[in-house]
Amino acid sequence: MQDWMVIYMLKAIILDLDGVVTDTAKFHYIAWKQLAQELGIEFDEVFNERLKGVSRMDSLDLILEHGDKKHAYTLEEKMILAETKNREYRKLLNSMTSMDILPGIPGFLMELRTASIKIALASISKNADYIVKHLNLEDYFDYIANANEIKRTKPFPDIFIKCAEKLVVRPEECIGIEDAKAGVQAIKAANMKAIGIGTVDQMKNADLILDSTVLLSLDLIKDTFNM
Ligand code: B16
Ligand code: MG
Repeated sequence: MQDWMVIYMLKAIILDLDGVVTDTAKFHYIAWKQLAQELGIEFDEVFNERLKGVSRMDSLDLILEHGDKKHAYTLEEKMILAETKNREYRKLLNSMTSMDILPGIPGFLMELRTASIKIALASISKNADYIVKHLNLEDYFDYIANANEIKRTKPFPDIFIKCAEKLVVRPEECIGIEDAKAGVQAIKAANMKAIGIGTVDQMKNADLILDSTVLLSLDLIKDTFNM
C-alpha cells in the first residue's frame, strides 16, 4: 500500500517550550541586553526576535556579529559570556509561575491527557526542566527532551525524532507545535505534521497555522489532519 493511503492514528503531541507553552523571550531579552551593554553592543527588541528558537551559543555568536565583534573572543571567553547571561536569565526565571503559561495551553494539555495522547517537550533550552517546574507542568509531560543530549539543533529533526522514540510512537503518529521557523522545519524533517503558532509569513511551512495558542484543540487537530 502507498504511504499516502495510510491514515495514521494521533498518538502524541510534541510541543516546543518558548513561544508555545510560555514566553521567555522577555527574560532572554533583558539578560542578553545586559550582557550586550557590558560588551558595548547595541541590542534592541527587534534584534531579540532573531534569537527565538536559536541556541544559547548561536545567539551569542549572532549578537557578537551584530556588534562587529565576531572574532573578538576565544571559545573559552564566549562560554564564560554565555554562562554570565544564563545566570542573569535564571534569576529572572525565578519569578515565573503558572500565570506565565500561554493562553489555552492548560486546557489543551488536560484535553490530551483525557484522550490518552502522549505529550513530549522538544525545547533546545537547557533550562527547560527548570521552567517546566516553575510553571507547575511537570505532571503533564511523558518525556522532556534534554537539550544537552541533542547533537544537531533545530532545523535538524533530531529532537523531535528523539521524543517520538522515547514515547515509542512513529513520527507519522505525532504532531509537533512550534513558534520558530527552524522549529517547523525540524518537525517537517522528522516526518511529522506541524502546527505553527505565529503569522502566515513566519510559519509558511507549517501544515496548520494558528495565530494564538488559545486556538489549540484536539477537535481542530483531528479535523485538520484526518487522524
Ligand atoms: P537556553 P525553544 C529556545 O527555546 C529559545 O527560543 C531561544 O531564544 C533560546 O536561546 C534557546 O531556547 C536556548 O535557551 O539559553 O535556556 O538554553 O523555543 O526551543 O523552547
Ligand atoms: Mg520556540
